[in-house]
Amino acid sequence: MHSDILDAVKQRNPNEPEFIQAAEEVIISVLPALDRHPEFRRLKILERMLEPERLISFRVTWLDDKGEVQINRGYRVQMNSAIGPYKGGIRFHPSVNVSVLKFLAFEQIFKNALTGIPMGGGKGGSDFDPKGKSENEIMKFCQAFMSELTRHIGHRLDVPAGDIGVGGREIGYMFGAYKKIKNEFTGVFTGKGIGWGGSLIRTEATGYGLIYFAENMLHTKGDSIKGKTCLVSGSGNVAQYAIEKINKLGGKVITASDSNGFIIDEAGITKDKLEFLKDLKNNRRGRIKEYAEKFKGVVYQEIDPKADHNPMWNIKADCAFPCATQNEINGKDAANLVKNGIKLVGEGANMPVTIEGINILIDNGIMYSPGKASNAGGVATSGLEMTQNYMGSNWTREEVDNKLQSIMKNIHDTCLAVANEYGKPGNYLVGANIAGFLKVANAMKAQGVI
Ligand code: NDP
Ligand code: 2IT
Repeated sequence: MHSDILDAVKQRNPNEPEFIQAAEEVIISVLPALDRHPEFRRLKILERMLEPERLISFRVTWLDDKGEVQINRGYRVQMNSAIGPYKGGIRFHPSVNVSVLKFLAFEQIFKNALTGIPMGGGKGGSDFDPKGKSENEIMKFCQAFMSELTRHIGHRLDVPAGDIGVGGREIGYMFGAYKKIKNEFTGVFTGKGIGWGGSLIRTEATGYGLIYFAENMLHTKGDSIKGKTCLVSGSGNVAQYAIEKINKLGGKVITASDSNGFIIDEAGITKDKLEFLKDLKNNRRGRIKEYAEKFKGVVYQEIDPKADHNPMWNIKADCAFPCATQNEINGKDAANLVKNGIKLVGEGANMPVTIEGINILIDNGIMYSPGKASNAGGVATSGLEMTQNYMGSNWTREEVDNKLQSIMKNIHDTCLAVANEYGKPGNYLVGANIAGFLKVANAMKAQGVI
């Protein structure tokens, strides 16, 4: 489908393929909403959403354990603050650049709007690679990163959290650095530790929320996760808690992966094996290959990043949950999933399926949920952490989990209702994009041309 708005995005951001991809996916699906609301077109609401309100890029200089000077790039993309303070994770990965962070910050606008909690969209990070760094180097880097980021964030302004390469450890170091510089204790980060402002269930929330969402999707067909064989990619925060919840609901997970390769465990990644995986990845920071060395009957296969498909997506299963990174399922992978009879693909990662892949899934009637809907449980629980910080009190595990379940159900039902309203029943992508867009668009319209 042709769009003058998309043409302009391509022309203005020629070297930003990830951002263009995320923009294209949204633009094409919200065109019918623009037709129904000519005022949004006249006010150039979508065009404004596609331009960051502010994009900060800075030098991060630090000394490694050998005393050598290291230089990284740090960023914060403050994409949209129409409905609340900027909110979104921080990613530390060598692939981080302006295009990747703009795509993530753009998606975050719609995701945060869908949660029903007042949060704008933002994302940040660095091309710093935490792999192979000592504890001391991680802390030094986080402190150097915060020596600049501190001046741009605040608990009513912009509240970062974790993402790839940033978990509880890094948030602790960054929060500590912020507190020391500002001399104040506020909820400026989410994903904080329990006992110093963190919320119960935040660690689990993205993975749990993903599976709650999938359970809602399956319920519309009178089905459930129980007895389902599932493929999960990644072995980090999102993957670990997706696996945990699938097990809890009576499903079986037969794969997990990292950037080097994947394991196939036909017997299932059961509770004990998942504990091993968590320890391997969170404490020992080892490779997934060790899982295959530890347990009998497990196959390990390396991933060739240059291959035209990923053999992990060519394994027979009922449900697939990509939870590693962007563009991990391309057209060929999607075709393999369809060929093997997949019923549902739920995005845990952000933009893990290419546009070609999404079209193949939808055209073949596969239940497909976009990350901005199905992985919103993480940021939603961040929103609950912010609320608890503002109130100065804490909810129990059960209270937070119940709120998370009802938020995921609301997002699910909203996506379906809006998809129906726009003549695309069952299309969660159209539902999520239009519902998120309308909420932010109305706020931008009310606040004038700024
Ligand atoms: P983690 O850093 O905890 O885990 C990332 C996992 O993905 C690791 O297993 C990692 O392998 C793998 N991975 C990372 N980059 C690549 C790559 N280029 N190719 C193959 N594998 C890769 O991150 P999270 O689990 O937090 O994040 C995973 C995804 O979920 C991301 O897309 C993130 O944006 C998204 N997300 C995260 C949320 C959160 O609350 N944390 C919320 C919503 C979405 P290795 O160990 O080799 O690096
Ligand atoms: O992509 C995401 O939604 C996240 N990484 C979580 C963001 C947050 O602020 O909790």
